[in-house]
Amino acid sequence: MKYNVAGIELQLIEGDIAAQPDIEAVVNAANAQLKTGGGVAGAIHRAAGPKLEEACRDLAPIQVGEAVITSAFKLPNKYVVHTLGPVYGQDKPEAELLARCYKNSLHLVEECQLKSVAFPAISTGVFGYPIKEAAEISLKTVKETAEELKKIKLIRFVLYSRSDFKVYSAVAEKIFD
Ligand code: AR6
Repeated sequence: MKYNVAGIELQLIEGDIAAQPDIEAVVNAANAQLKTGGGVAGAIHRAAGPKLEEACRDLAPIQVGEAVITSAFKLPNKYVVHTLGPVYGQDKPEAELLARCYKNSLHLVEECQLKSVAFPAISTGVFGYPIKEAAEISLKTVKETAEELKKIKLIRFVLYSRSDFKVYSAVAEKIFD
């Protein structure tokens, strides 16, 4: 699915965040220590190789909502943006913290003068955020932030399952149509 949001192409696809070769920066749903883990962090660190964890060492720990950037090493991208999502039911206010992940990541990508970025559904795996609520927050945040972005031309959401893709698509229709 594709939308035009203030001159930025917004795409929703079903796929693997570690296999997006046409994107300059991919976003990692990181842990505070920026170490490898399960889900997105596991896939990104596996594909990037051990140098990614080395590069992360000096940047850790990060706070909930914060975003930092490293090289992407063996991934087919230039950069990885690492952001720490809120644990649902624990880190409060969770909606604001989740929005901050997207906003800070987008601003960081913009500062680095990059044209394209791909996001996973941050916090919706191990951290337990319900997918529909997370979709609403992430897509609304893109809508609110898009006006401030001059360099970014493509924002892609990479959803890992058909059902998550369908939830995102339904929410996007409401927000952008
Ligand atoms: N590509 C795209 N999406 C994926 C992929 C992938 N390869 N793998 C999983 N997802 P999660 P969190 C989806 O758990 O909730 C880690 O272990 C997944 O289905 O990766 O922010 C870290 O080390 C879900 O919808 O991130 C942290 O400790 C979404 O991506 C913690 O988990 C996010 O799932 C972070 O938890």
